[in-house]
Amino acid sequence: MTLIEAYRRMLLIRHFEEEIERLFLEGRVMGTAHTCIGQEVLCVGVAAALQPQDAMTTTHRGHGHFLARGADPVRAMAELFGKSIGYSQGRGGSQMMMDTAIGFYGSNGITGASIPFATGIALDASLRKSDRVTACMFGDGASNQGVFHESLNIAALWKLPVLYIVENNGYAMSTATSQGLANPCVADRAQAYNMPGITVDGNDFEAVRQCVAQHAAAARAGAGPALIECLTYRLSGHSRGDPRVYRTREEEQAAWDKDPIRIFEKRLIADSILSTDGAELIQREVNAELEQAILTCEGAPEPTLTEYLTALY
Ligand SMILES: Cc1ncc(C[n+]2csc(CCOP(=O)(O)OP(=O)(O)O)c2C)c(N)n1
Ligand SMILES: [Mg+2]
Repeated sequence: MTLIEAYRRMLLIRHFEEEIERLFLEGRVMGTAHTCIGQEVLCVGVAAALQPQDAMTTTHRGHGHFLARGADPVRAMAELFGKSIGYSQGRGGSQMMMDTAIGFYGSNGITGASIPFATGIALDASLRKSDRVTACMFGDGASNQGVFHESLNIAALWKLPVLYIVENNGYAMSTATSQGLANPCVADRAQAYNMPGITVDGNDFEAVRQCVAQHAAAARAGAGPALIECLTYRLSGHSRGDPRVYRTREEEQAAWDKDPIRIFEKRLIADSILSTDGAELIQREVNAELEQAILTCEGAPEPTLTEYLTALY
C-alpha cells in the first residue's frame, strides 16, 4: 500500500464514519453503530502491514478495520441501511459484517469474543502449515475479559501465528482506562504469557505499520504470537447518541488538535509526497464516492422475506 493509498483509505474511513453518524441522527439508518473516528490511522497502519493471505478479526467498532482491509464501502454502508446488497444481506447491521475473500473474519458485538475466534483461525493456519498470520483487533476493555487470558496462554504455548492488537483508546464505554485497568499498560500482560509485549503510538501510521510487519514476519517464521498495544483516542462517542458526560469537551478538543489524519497529511505534504491540491482532490473524490454510495444504498431493494429467513438458526 502506497502512502497516498493509505491516506485515501484513512479519509474514506473518516468520512464513512461521519456519514454514518449523520444518517443515524437523521433517522435514515436504524439500529446502532460504534464509529472509530480518531482511530483511522491505526486501522490502516495494521492493514498495510498484512499480506493478502492474512486474516483479521474485529469488534463492535469494526468499520475502520474492514474498510482498511479493502471492503467495498457501498456493501458496508448498505448493511447499515438494512439492504440486501449489504455484506449480510441487510440482516446484521454494523456489528455483523465479514468477507473472507479479503481475509476479514468479522465484527463481533460481544466484547472480547473475537480473541478466541482469532486464536482458532491461527490454530487452523498452524495445523495446515500455511503462512497466514491473524491480526486480532480488540479494545482495552476487552483485555479484561477472561477469554483474553485463556487465548494468550494457549497461543503462546502452541506458538500460534496470531497478533493480539489492542486499541487502547482511553475508554471502555464510559469507563476511563485508568479506572478499569489495575495496570494501564496492556502490553505488560504479555510477560505473563511469555510473548513479546510492545506499546506503540497508535496515531503514528509508520510506527504501527512497522511494528505489525515485524511481528507478523516473526509469527510467519514460527516465533508465535505477540501482544501489540496501540495508544490512541476515540474522538467519537462510544455509540450513537452518547452524551459523553464522562469526559470534558476540553479533553476532546485537545485530542482533535492532534488529529492523527491531519498529522499524517502534513507529513506527506512536508515530504513532498502529496501537494495541498492533491490532498484536496483526494478529499473531494472520497466525499463524492460516499455521496454516491448513499444514493445507491437508498435506492437498493429491501431484503425479501426469503432472504430474511435464510441462514437463521
Ligand atoms: C460480554 C460483553 N459485555 C459487555 C458488553 C457491553 N459493551 C459493549 S462495548 C463495551 C466496551 C468495550 O470497550 P473496549 O474493549 O475498550 O472497546 P472500545 O469500545 O473502546 O473500542 C462494553 C462493555 C458487551 N457488548 N459484551
Ligand atoms: Mg477502549
